[in-house]
Parts: sequence; C-alpha cells; structure tokens
Amino acid sequence: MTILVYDLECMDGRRPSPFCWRTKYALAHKGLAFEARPVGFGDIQSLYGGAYKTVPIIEDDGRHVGDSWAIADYLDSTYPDTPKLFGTPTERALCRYIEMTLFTTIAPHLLSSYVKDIHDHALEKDRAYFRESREKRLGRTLEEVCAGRESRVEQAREGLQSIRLTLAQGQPFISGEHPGYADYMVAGFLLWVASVATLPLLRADDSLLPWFERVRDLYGGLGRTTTLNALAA
Ligand SMILES: N[C@@H](CCC(=O)N[C@@H](CS)C(=O)NCC(=O)O)C(=O)O
Repeated sequence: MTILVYDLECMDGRRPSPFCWRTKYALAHKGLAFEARPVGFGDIQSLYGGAYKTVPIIEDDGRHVGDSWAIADYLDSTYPDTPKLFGTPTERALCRYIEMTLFTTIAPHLLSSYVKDIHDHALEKDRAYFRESREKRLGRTLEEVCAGRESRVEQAREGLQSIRLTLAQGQPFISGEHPGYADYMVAGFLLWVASVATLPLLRADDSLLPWFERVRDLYGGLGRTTTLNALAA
C-alpha cells in the first residue's frame, strides 16, 4: 500500500516545505512506499473538506493525518515493525528541543531573508495569496521584510554552529552513527532555503555541506528529487 503525502509545490519542480521534507524522510526511514503529490498553497484548503491549513498531510489506507509531528507519531504507532523515528520518548523530546532551537536561532532570520524568494518561486497562481497572507502576518511588505538581509543571513549561518560542532564530534549524522529525525528536520530547513535562495546561505567551505550531501544521498537520493538554487557560495 502506497502512502500519499501532499507536498508543497513551487515553480520548476521545487518542493520547498521543510515540514514536507521531514515527513518524506520519515516515510523513507521506515521503508514505507509513498507518493509525494504536489499541491500549491492555494489548493490545501480544498483537501479533505478544508480540514487542514498546512501540509504535509498523509493519506494511508483511507485515513488522513496532518502536521509533521502527528504524522511521525502515527507512522511509529501504525508501523511498529519498521525502524522507529523515535526509539524512546526521550529521543522524541530531544528532537522537539532541536526543533525549538531551530525555530528560535535560525527560522526568524531565514524567514526575514528569504520570504520574498519564496514568493518569487511560488506557483504563479499562489503568489497573490502568499504575499497577502505573509504581509498580514509580518506587518510589512515582503520587500521591506527582506531589505538588508545580508546581516540576517549571517546570523542564520552562525545559528547553525551547534550543528557543526555536533558533527565535529566524529559522528556522520546529528543523530549519531545513523541518520534520524533530527537530521531530517535540519536538512529540511536547508532544502527549504536552497529551493528558493537568491542569496546563498552558507559559505563554500562550510563544514555542514558534507553532512548535507550525505543526507541528500539517503534513500536513493531522496534529497536530490527537487530543483535547488545554490545553498553555498
Ligand atoms: N506544524 C506544521 C507546520 C506545517 C507548515 O507550516 N506548512 C506550510 C508549508 S512549509 C504550509 O503548508 N503553509 C500553507 C499556507 O501558508 O497557506 C507541521 O509541522 O506540519
């Protein structure tokens, strides 16, 4: 049985959503067959009678589940004989901590640096909605939000230092010897940026890059099934 995952689509085959990425990696981690079905921002409300405001959403054997964390929990409880995403409640809690760290140290800088790039790479039919909803949320035009973004890109780059230092402990993945949900969350953020960035986030010699390429190679090159701009320069 193939699991359907609704996956945010932008121009030219770009799949930018960091939350959809972690869900696709979660499915691959568990060895579950899935189809990533592209959906534009404006199409989400037409799914399942408007039950969800965001993607990812999965459909599995007639059941549908939204929100990346609820999906991860659903997959671990529904498929207990496949590799766990969260081996213990402690691992799950630590992954939540990593997510909150990403939300506080890098996400605001990334959003205020790349929100206009997301708009410019969105499907044409979605651009007016995207601009209006984000400008309402941010209280300024996208152009005003992104003005002077170089210093915030720098801050986001610095915000990734704890990940660099973790990988410098001699482990190939953030999760240790083997890739895990923490890797998928962080890689999801970088895939998001790389999908749309017109200003590269990382420097060409960033020690995160070998890890990032390693994660992109996983599961038959899952992280290579999307169009990317340059992440580093
Ligand atoms: N808490 C949700 C967040 C998902 C989310 O924010 N998805 C964005 C794409 S990255 C979305 O679908 N946005 C739709 C919209 O803004 O209309 C999760 O973890 O799945």
